[in-house]
Order: sequence, then C-alpha cells, then structure tokens
Amino acid sequence: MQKVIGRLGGHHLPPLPPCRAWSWDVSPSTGEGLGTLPPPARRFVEEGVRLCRPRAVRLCDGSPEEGVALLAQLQAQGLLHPLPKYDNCWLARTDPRDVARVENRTVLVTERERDSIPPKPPGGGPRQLGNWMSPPELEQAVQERFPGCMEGRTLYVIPFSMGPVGSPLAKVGVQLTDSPYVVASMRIMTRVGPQTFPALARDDFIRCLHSVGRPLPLREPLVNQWPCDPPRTLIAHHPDRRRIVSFGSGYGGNSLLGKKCFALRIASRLARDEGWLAEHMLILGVTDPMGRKRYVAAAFPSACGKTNLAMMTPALPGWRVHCVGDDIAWMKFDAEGRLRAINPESGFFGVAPGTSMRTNPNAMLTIRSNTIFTNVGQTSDGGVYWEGIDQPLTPGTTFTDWLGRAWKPGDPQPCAHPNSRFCAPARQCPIMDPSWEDPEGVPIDAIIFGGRRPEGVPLVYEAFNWRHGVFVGSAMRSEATAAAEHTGRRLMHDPFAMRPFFGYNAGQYLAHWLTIGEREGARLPRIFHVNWFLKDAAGRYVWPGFGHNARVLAWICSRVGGEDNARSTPVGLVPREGALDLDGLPSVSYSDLFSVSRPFWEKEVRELRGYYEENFGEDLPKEVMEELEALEERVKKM
Ligand code: OXD
Ligand code: MN
Repeated sequence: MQKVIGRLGGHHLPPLPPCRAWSWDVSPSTGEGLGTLPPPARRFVEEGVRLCRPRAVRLCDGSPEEGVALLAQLQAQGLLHPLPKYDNCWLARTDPRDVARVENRTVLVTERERDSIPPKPPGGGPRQLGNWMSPPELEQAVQERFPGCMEGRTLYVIPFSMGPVGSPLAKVGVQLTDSPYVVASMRIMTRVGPQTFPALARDDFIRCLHSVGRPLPLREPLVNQWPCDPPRTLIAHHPDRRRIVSFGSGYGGNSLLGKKCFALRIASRLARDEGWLAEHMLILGVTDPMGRKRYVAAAFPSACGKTNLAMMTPALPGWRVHCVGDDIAWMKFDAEGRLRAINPESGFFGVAPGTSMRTNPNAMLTIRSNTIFTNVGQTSDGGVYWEGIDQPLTPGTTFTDWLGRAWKPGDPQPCAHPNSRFCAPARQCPIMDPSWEDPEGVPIDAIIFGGRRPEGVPLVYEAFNWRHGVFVGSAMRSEATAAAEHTGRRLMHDPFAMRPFFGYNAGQYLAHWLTIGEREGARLPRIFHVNWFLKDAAGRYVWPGFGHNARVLAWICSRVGGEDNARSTPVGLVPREGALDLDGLPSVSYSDLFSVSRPFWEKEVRELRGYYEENFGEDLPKEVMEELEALEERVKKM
C-alpha cells in the first residue's frame, strides 16, 4: 500500500515568509506587483491568471532568499524531506504514477499534421516519431483542463534564460506554474531572474504554461503529497505560437519546461527556421598530454551514460576532460564557419541509479550540496541510496525505498526508482570547463552518436563524410531505458537520440542536417559512432567503459588532428590495429571490438529499410536512402 497523505478539502499552504526582495503578491485583476516585468511577459501572466484563477501570484527572481523560502515551504508541505547527511539537499517522492516522461501524451501542434510528423504509410504500424494535434484540438484540450486549475494555489512566474544571459545563442522564456517543486528545480536548471527582462521585452520569448492540475480544495487525496493528474496529462508544443502547455504531471521532462520542451522540441524547430542546431547532446572538452584541447558533442539516447561521459575521469595518463553540458547542445556557425555550442542549461537532471564514486566521481561530488533528489532511496543517517551507489555504510544503517517503505538489500524491488534523479547546479561540478558559460560557445571539432548495442556495432567508427554521418545519426538504435514509459530491454530506433524530442517532422529534420553540411565556408566537425555496450557470448561487457572511454576520445582527437590511422570497413572507418591505445587492458581484444559481420549488417540494413519506410515514408530525404543503399552494397561485397 502506498502511503496516502493529505486531506480532502481544507489543505492549507503555509504562508511564505514576507520577503519583499524576491516576490510580490500580485493582484490577479490588475497585475499590480509584477514589478518591472516587461509588458509582453506581463500580458502572458495576466492571461494565465484569468485562465487558471490562482489564489496568489508570485514573481520569482532567482535570489538565494527565494530559494530558502521555497525549500522551507516545500518541507512544510511534506513535499521535500531534508537529507541532513549533506548540505542543503532534499528528497522528493512522487506519486508513483508520475515517474517519467510520458511520450504518448506529448504532442506537437501545427496546422498541418505533415509539419509535425511524417505521413503514415498505408498499412504501417504505430508511428514512433511524435504525435500531432491540431490547434483547435489544443484549444479544446486547454479549455477542458486549465480553467480554474490553480484555484487555491499560488501561480509562480518564472522568467528564465536558456543559455548564458545575453549570449547570442541564448533564448528566454516565462514559465507559469503552480508547483513550487518545479520552481525550485527550474532555479537549478535554468537562469532565473530579472537579468532576463531586457530579452523579455521582445515579444518572441517562449510562453510556458504548466499546472499539476489539482486545484484546492482537493477532490481526491494526494499520494505522497505529490499533486498530479495522470489520466489528463498532456504536454503540448505549439511552435508557431512559441508556446508550451503542460498539464497533469510534476515530473522532470514533463514539467521543467526549459529542458526537453523548450531546449529540444521548440528550439529544434526554431533552429531549423534560423539555420542552427538544437540537439540532445552532451558537450565536453578533451585535452591531450601536449595541452591541445578539442570540444566534442555527443548524442546518446536517454540513460545511456551521457552524464558519465560528460564528467569522465580519463583512465589515460595525461589526458583531461572538462564538462560543458550533459544533455543538450545548441550549436550555431560563427563568422569563421565553425560550429560553436552552448549548454542551454545551468544544472544536471541526471539519472541516479548506477552513479557512484567508481562510475562518476565528479557527479557524486556535484550532488553533495544544493541538490534535489527525486524518487531515490534514503538511509537512516539522512543520506541517499540507489542501486549501484556502491558506498560504505555504517553498520546498522536502515533504508527507506522510493515509495517510503522500509527496504533492505536483497529485497526483490529496487530501493530507488530506475528513473530516479538528482537535480544539481552545474557550477558545483569539479570539472566544469572554464568556458562553459562563454556567451560565444565552444568550437565543436567532433560529433559522436551512440547507443546501447549488445552486438554487431563496433566500439567506434568514423563516418566517411557529413552525409554519411547524417545517415549514421538517423540509423541510431539503443536498448530502451526507464527515462520514459517504455519497458524492457528491447532495441528501439532513436535517430539522433531525438526520437522523443523532435520539434517538427523528423524527415525535415534529417534534411536540415544535410543542409548544414552544404553550408558554404563551413568547417564541419567530423562525425563518429560509438558503442560502449558490446557483450560477449556469456553476456559480459567486452569494453570496460567509463574512464577507459578516454581511449576512444583520444583516437577521435587524433582523427580530428589529421592522423592517418584508420581502416575502412563497410560501416565506416575504424582504428587501425594499434591505433587505439589498449595498454593495460589484457583481456580486451581488438578483433572483439572491431569485427564487422556480414550477416549482422545484412539484417541491420533490412531492419533499417523497414523502419524508414514505416516511419519516414516519403519524407525520408533521398540522400539518406542512398546512403542505406551504399551500405547495403558495401556489405554485399564483404
Ligand atoms: C533526460 C532524458 O531526462 O533524456 O535527460 O530523458
Ligand atoms: Mn536527455
């Protein structure tokens, strides 16, 4: 049984301490108190107030005082529990129905369906590249959900910037939400406050409306004090009106609207229109023993180790890695034709299970203070716990699982939810790159694609050229993870790791990537594919991964530096024997890592053709089909 807390009716929020410095009660009818919020943003707030009818309105300014007051309020409400083992760290337990992104309730809204998703071919199966809704359907959905949805609650106004404030690559938004948990998290993940006002004075900011959908008094009790409305959850993106509408979920990607909704879905559409790229990619800087530095962006599907790679401690002596971002990259050409990238976020919303001092010490050091944990387990000494945390425990420690129940090692159910998260400020990561907030971004030398492929796909290969690289990105597949509602270990197609995040027709997205490669004067990054997850016949990983992935980064840097140390295979260029440093790894064999098998790739080509036909139909750019055919020919000749 889940613990049900909360009363029907009569649910009172403790008043916020009077703190004029950071917030104002706003008169819903006049908007008075919205301070210097620029008029277009003020009008958006007024519309939201009229629709949602909150009890009070508060304008967030991102100040430390605001943070203290919010956390105190969340604690008083029973939504956050302090973790006294650390400094200013907190634990939230959600309603167990609200634990991940909900892809089947996430929609793109355009006049024409074709602008959102490729056409369904006759007889094709369910589509995987997004869901479409028409503007009138969205209006109806809004009218069915939002009127009065914030009654009895406070509407928080969050003015925020994605990217360093004032950067030519940054964009701003305003999120209206009735969830103080969302406010506390957005304050970590984005740059909140009046420094965004000059940009908000233009009318082109992204309008983000979010409600947990549980007006007060409650009609049903809450579970774990976590308000949500799973049956009516809807996450809608309306790029033509630069707006996001999210209802019914308080969880991560559904509710922190700066992240997946803005920085990927809306931004990818803006990027297409404006000639840049918004991608599901980490960004890291890698420095060789001679002091030469390269920046790399890498796209992996959710929960494939992006955070681990972005914060890696190299196992190769003399090499260093610095982190710019772990999830999203916005990339634009500069005047010299180089792609420069910023991380639009200012925090990490990382998957907790599997994170340890062995797998990611920098993440462990990052999350020791000022961090909000969600759905992890708890130890009796006020610490956190999850599968794979691998930390010494004092004898007698007892555990509480993510559902708030007593738990002990060996129990059949995990202590932490597989998609449990930490939300921590990026600046706390010990290896943040000195340029991570450079408004001009960092120059990208290589783009890496990857996924969890237990067999057949070499440890690393380089694309023959940009066009082949676009094909490699479109052909990405990976085992499903817990980040969304999918279950099991089945292989899913995930082009560019963007399958859940495309902001427009995925065929047009591939065409946009092809266009980027044709840009005059562009000094294009080289494109690679990696697979850390190869297994042997006994099901054991054949590559040690983690810090050893620096060996692969070293080879990638050598290629970027023009070294002639690759061998051609039908799938791409792999390191020549001896070119990848395997020193000190006696049980790793070159041939296990780089064999390319004809039957495997014949099957892969067949599978890809079927996938393209079913999902992209005639919107697949012909260049991508030609690349598939060229691969097929090369495989035939093996
Ligand atoms: C994430 C995801 O939360 O990709 O980063 O699902
Ligand atoms: Mn992600």
